[in-house]
Amino acid sequence: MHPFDRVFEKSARSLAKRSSRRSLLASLGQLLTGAALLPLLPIDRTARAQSPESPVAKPTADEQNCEYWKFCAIDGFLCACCGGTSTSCPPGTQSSPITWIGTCHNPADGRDYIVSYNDCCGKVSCGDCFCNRNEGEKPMYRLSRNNDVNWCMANSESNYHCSVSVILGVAAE
Ligand code: ABN
Repeated sequence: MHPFDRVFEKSARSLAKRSSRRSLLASLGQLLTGAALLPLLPIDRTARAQSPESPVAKPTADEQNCEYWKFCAIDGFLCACCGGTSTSCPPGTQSSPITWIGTCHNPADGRDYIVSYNDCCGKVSCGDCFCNRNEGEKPMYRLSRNNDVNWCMANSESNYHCSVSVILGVAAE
């Protein structure tokens, strides 16, 4: 017999002498029960609780400041002061599909960005953080170039609540 086989046989026999079939089955049972209970152990699942269906993120100070660069053409209440953020409508409101579009200069990278100002609709006016920057706007006699418009008019609920500012891309030079 090969020496390796002899060592293996010896250790197998010694193990068999030390353990009964009953104890082997008992340890196997313990192992299987432990594995089955593992998913029930307390695990922190808070990360999953912050999914998109959950309350919106906490807005930053910039998002609540009319002077922030991307609000250069806004006319309305900042949604970040109304329970939303600068890019998400507050709970219970719906974004307008038609919007006012502006071009704003970002001093941080020196580039110009196309920004969409969607109104959030379905609740009465928010009343906080009213901003009236209107860069690029033309007087009322040029209706299509004037942003003093309730973009909720095409929504089933046409009450205006606040406006978000979504960056669509870099403006072509
Ligand atoms: N787009 C903001 C807004 C809403 C209602 C009236 C004027 C302006």
